[in-house]
Amino acid sequence: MNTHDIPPSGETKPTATDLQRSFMRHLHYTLVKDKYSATKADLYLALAFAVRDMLAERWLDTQQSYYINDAKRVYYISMEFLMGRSLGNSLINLGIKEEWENALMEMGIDLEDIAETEWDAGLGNGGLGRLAACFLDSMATMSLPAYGYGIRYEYGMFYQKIVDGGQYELPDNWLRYENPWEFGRQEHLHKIRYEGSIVESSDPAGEVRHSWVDTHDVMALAYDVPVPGYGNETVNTMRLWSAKSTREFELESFNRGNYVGAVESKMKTENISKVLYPADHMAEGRELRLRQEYFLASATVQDIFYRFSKKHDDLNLLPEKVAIQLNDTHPTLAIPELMRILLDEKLLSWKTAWDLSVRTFAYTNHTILPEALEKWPVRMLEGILPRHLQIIYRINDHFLKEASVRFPGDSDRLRRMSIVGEEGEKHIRMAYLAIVGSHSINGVSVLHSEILKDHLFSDFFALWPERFNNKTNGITQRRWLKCANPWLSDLISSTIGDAWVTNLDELQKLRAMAEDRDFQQQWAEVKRANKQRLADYIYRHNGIQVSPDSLFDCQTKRLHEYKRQLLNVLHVIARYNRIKANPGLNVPPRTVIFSGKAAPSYFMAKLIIRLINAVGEVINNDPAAHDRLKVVFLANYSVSQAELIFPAADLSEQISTAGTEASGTGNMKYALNGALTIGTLDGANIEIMEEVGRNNIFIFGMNAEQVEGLKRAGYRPGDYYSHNQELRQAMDMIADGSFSPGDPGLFKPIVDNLLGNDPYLLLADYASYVACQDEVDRLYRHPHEWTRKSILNTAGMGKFSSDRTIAEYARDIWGVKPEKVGRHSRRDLA
Ligand code: NBG
Repeated sequence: MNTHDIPPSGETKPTATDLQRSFMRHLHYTLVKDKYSATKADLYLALAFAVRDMLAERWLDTQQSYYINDAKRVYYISMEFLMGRSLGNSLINLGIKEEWENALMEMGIDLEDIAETEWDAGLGNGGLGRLAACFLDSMATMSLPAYGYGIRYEYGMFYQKIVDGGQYELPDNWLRYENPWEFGRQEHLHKIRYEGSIVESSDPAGEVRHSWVDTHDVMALAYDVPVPGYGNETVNTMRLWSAKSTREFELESFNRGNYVGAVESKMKTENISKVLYPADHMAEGRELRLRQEYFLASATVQDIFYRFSKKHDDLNLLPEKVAIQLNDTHPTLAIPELMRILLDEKLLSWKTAWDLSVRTFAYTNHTILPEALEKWPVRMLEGILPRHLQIIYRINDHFLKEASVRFPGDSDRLRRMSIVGEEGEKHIRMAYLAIVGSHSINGVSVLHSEILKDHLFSDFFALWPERFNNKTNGITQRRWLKCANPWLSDLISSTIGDAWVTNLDELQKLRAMAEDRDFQQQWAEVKRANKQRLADYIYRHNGIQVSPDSLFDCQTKRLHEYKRQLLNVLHVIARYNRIKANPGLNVPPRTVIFSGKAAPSYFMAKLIIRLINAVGEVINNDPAAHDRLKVVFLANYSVSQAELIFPAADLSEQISTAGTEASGTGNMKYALNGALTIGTLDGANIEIMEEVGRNNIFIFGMNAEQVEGLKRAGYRPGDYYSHNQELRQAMDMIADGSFSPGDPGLFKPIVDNLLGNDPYLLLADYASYVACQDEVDRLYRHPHEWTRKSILNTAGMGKFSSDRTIAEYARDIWGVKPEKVGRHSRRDLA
């Protein structure tokens, strides 16, 4: 096989002929297709394989450099990685997109057209999973020796269809066609044990030792995905685990009579990596989820040990060579798993093992919503992970002793802080286990980190103030500006150069251009073109015609009551009523766009999706609203769809109840693409306001303190309903079936919930929100002013690069440094 169609990295760029030859070779020899039989998907695959070849040398070189230089590695463990498509991002990070575009064009192939056939890798629910993906891009771009560890779910986030206005879930069979971005590594195989029992014995020194016996085992098989950095030689690895039955290896020796039984039990164990749990902000109490979490934790810790042990015998070096970041509590079982290995297999003392472990682990919290905080019943752990339960109990004993020295006699506080919760069914509080077992605990925005210290984890903050820190989230500008918005990227680069791609602070230079009429016009033209592109998509998918000259008002994110899509809907209805009541009303035309999935079991969120579609049905078909208001719900929100929406947005809705959204990252993606934010003083909105300037953002509603104050004083939603005629009319219409004539009571639960307790204080913020929307209208009438602010938003986004976030993690928590990738010979196998 000719391995050098394409010159290796670092040398001159390949010619069009090199690229074409590589492409054709893959089409013919890897896929065995020709111009008569190749489908669009084949063309995509041939391209993907050719691009992959270009990553191979750098990937091998990177891994070898880390090994040879014995670099300290960081391991980002996450149950979710929401990667989206890989092709476009790889082309951009390799700096070879244009070359491929041209080479393919000469063969009559449109790159953008075939790139569309790539199926999203949707192994995540929302913000938490996408953050992990942005972090991988930043770590590779910053040449950090980093690994992402996750699960290779056979089915990712469900595919959402809207049928009769409601959400239907279809399985996301993303591996149905070949996935060119993964490499099965049959040799990286770890045994994961479950159940069984514990045998105690004394070692010669009189220490009690434990063996875990009669376990039921599953194998974890590695699949590696390359993560290329931008403009450098680094290609890091994301390693995803897939469950394989151990039975497969024993099948032959199986009693023939029970052949089917053997296959059945094989299928059962392989279920572990079958499906991503689609619940966002909702802890799943299910046994299969616990098995998944341990599967990830154990396979990863074993793998880390294996890599560490290739270079070192001295376990004391562990924290100097390894940093492990826990992405929320989902992988927290890695803590007792590491302890188990250090105690039971490496025979360290408790004290030594615990000290090494704490210095290795760090934990990021991503939400304060109580229903999202993981608690595992002791009874369940006892059955599935008996040894880990023992270790957790011992961790708790030691911890409570330490805490009682700091808080003598304060038994209330100690009970509150215990890792073992006693109210209701006895359970393990995973966040507390993560805190006790980590040297660093961080929130994801300034406000959120303050709330962790002052409220959710205040007892732990009193005990260990030095462990708490903030790392405000960020997003990668490679995907969210350069890749998703090529027209704006080109305009920016032709104006201030392209250093912003790796140093987002460079965008500041746009400030000087904000008043420039020519520049404003070009800026507005790009926005309009992106709006046209989205309008076409909307027409194709929803059959609704929307005008690119209307204000695109977007709220795209998971459907959740705390995010308050319903507040947005109330405003839409009020706006509609104003137009109806005053046919001559002169308001700037708006297109209100929603997109987002609801957890399949989340009744209220699904009902809100129905309501959005029902309201759209009425408004979009009413000639009275025709030229002034449209409502669109786009099905199946995903990374790829988001890449179309952010560049086209004028207004970004970030309207969660203050104190509930830990950070938000969609808010950053919108502003980076020049949308103005309408938002509350919540999460990272506050920091966005600080960066873009108070005059360039629409802030409304109560702040977190006021929210707390109102709740304490006794919140009465009914008062707001009675005193606000517009609000009352909108709510009455929802309740009386105006949007569900065939089923008048359909939406009643929504209104009952608002009037009954309105847990997210929609009604309290309503008037302020609508007044703020009126201001939005006023500004939109002044296109130059609007565009000026749009430019200033993009210009102010430097802080929100995930490169900045990762630099802070690397410096403050991990102690890892950039590692230069050397070229290594591969001439022989000796
Ligand atoms: C989410 C928060 C967001 C935050 C992302 C990433 C979970 C549990 N949390 O506000 O709701 O931006 O995490 O940190 O998904």
